[in-house]
Amino acid sequence: MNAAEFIVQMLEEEGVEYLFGVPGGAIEDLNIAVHKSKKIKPIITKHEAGAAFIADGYARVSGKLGVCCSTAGPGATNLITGLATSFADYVPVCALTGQVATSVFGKGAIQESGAEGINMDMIFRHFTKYSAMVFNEQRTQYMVQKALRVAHTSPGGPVHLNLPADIMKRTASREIPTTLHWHTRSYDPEATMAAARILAQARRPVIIAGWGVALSRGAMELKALAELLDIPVAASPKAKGIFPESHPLSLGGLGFAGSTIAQRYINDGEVDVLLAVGTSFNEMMSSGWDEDMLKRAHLIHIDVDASKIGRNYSTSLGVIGDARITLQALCTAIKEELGSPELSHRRQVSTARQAIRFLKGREKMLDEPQPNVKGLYHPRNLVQDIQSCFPEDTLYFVDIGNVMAWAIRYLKVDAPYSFFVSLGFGGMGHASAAPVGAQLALPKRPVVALVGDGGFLMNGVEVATAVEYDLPVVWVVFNNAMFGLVYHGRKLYAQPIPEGLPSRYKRVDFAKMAQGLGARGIRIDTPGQFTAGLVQDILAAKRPTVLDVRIDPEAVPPIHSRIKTIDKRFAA
Ligand SMILES: Cc1ncc(C[n+]2csc(CCOP(=O)(O)OP(=O)(O)O)c2C)c(N)n1
Ligand SMILES: [Mg+2]
Repeated sequence: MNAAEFIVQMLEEEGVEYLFGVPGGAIEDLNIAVHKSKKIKPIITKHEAGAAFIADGYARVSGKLGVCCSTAGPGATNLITGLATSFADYVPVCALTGQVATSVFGKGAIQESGAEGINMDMIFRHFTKYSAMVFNEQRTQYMVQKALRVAHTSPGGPVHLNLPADIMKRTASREIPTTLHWHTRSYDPEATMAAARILAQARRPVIIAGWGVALSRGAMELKALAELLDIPVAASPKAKGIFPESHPLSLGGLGFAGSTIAQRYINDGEVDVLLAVGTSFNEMMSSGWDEDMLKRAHLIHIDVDASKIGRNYSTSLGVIGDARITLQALCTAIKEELGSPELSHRRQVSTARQAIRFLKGREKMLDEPQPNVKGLYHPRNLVQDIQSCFPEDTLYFVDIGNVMAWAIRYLKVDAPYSFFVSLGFGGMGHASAAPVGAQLALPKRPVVALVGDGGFLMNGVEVATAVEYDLPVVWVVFNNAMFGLVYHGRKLYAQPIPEGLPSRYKRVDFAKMAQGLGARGIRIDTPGQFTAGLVQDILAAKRPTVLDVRIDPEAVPPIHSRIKTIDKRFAA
């Protein structure tokens, strides 16, 4: 067995099903080894950025390792944005990049990207948890096992191995007869007990749930805790749906394009304990580090990443640990606390549900459909129509732009692990490609991408990958012929940026583009054309489909908290 075949064997043992990538000379040994594999299917993408995004999409929905590969040099640099996205959102992805033979290092081989060239190993260290060159075939087992273990250890993330062509051809074998168990989850029992004592006595507690709860698959445990003490739950934008949004204890989203309910309830001064779980209090989650959030007696922060605790708000209790296991232990500990006679009053029905009902009643008025000006779809109506036409078990991927603001604000997500937005790194194009990996991970669920025209132009060529492998992803392109977020941002700043800076461009016909790529392309010029019947037809056809929807470019998106942050923090 050569080193490349040995790597493939170890990936098979890990349960890897797909290798996403673009071929090239320097990675041929790996491609040949995968070709011989009965367990791993190569998925050839149209661009390496797409490969990395697709691996991320696969890992994001399945929780399993996504694996992508590229040739040396430009193939590897094309992976960077995708891997950085996985890094910022803690998604376990392994990138395998080719390399010229070590024997010609420094001699001017095309695409050389080793220690004496554009050093990929070093470049990748900045956005991976582990990056190394397999410089000796005898190191293969050690390095692959280390990479897989590190990718999965909480908080997860991408890893990278650079594979020189000569080393990959040499015989390699298992040096240590180990079986790895890296899916360990840990928590802090003492801190959890302390949190249980505070929560059991809280008068008006609130939970803020973040992406970490989704990463640890802790939705059930979150619901159990909320219902145990009748605690309202707000979700960060990335964690949308982690707690059912139609649950009577749901406050909806907090932060960017969040609901006014969450903000009002949390900042009304009455809340005495804020339990933050798996959320990092980043800009998008905290509306630019809203200072009102500081006004409470206790902030308990559960996070697997100790560096996030106390980073932005003073925290009375930090609990380092996996979100799911900690929530589970917290429930058990609280039940014990409630057994004591002095806390029996806590069992009475809290007033939280009533308060939320009242706030929801007020917000409902703000949620009425908007007029479709000049016969063009109002993007908010489009989001709501998508929601009502696609089945409840649909997986939604949302791209960066106004489109995400509309979706975060107006989609109602009740199923956990069903809404994905790459807000950690915030790169456009993720939702154009990642859904392809999601569809491979969960073939039975409808996968719908909500993307802007700008984001679709970045990685929408991966529609052809979906065509190649018969993956019925549906892309809805919010076509406003502009970088809408940039356009509206410029108008909303306290000191508006003068008109004339280019943010508009000539309209692209995405239905035709889709047809050219081999998919079904449908153009929607007016709202009446988007119907439940059309969606039924699309789902029944089981073909990759692009809906090119002309939307009202002037509809002002709910991006005001972001604009305020830019005004406040980015000013000179
Ligand atoms: C890769 C990348 N480039 C640039 C940006 C900056 N940016 C954020 S949103 C946006 C415009 C998005 O336009 P579009 O995809 O058409 O969505 P819309 O805002 O119009 O809904 C830009 C340029 C970014 N986030 N990512
Ligand atoms: Mg646009």
